[in-house]
Amino acid sequence: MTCIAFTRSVPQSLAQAELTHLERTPIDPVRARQQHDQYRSVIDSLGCSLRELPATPELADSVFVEDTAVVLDEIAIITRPGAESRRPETASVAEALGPLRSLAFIEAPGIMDGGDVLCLGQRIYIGRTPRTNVEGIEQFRAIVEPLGYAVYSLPVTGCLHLKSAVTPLDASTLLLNPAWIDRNAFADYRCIEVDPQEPFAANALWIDDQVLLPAAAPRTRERVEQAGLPVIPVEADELAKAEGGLTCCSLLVRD
Ligand code: CIR
Repeated sequence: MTCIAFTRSVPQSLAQAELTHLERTPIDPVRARQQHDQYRSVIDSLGCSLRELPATPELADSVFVEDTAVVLDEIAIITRPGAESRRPETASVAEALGPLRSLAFIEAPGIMDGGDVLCLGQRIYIGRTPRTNVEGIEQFRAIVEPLGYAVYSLPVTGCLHLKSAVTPLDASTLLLNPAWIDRNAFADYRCIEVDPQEPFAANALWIDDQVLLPAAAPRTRERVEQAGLPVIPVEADELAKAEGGLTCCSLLVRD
């Protein structure tokens, strides 16, 4: 597999990040940067080539690049983030992806965050959340169905994004938190549930037969390893205070 991983540095303004389900707690910017560096090194060690998007120190959530685009083999869809404060993040992402993919855009009144879009081969599941509306989903459907993708829209409750609740661990296995998503929607997959004490662990990042999991989720790690899948724990608790998980800190372009 060749893979490019776009990331963006932790902005000085991270402490002002949008919060939906979390109380604001102080964020140590030095520690957040160290964790982001470690995250980037792990991705690098798995053979992805890292590319840095231009720093945007004034955009508090700009480190969470996943939300700005959905990259498929044939096309990249630039989103229109549900939080207005995040909309200026997309221009530089469109510029970076332009040479790699043809581009399509979600337009008003549609809104969509990439964190709500779960791509499982030719099936694409999209969460309906305060960040992603039906108009956004229908625009997305019209772009990708002619390319052979099937789009399924489903409700998400209790967390920010669909991928806060469910992510793939390999081509046929999902890690999910059944408190936030209906497990029956994924009956065709082997499903591993997070440990109930680690609700945020469902946001795992699968790269090339390895699974990155938050280091703060040792019980869930045990479940995943018992299922035969190798885990790389990654410290990400400082970034998690801004309601970001592991998938959201990179935008992967696979070839
Ligand atoms: C936000 O509320 O938009 C950011 N504070 C967190 C975004 C996390 N993104 C993701 O999980 N895909």
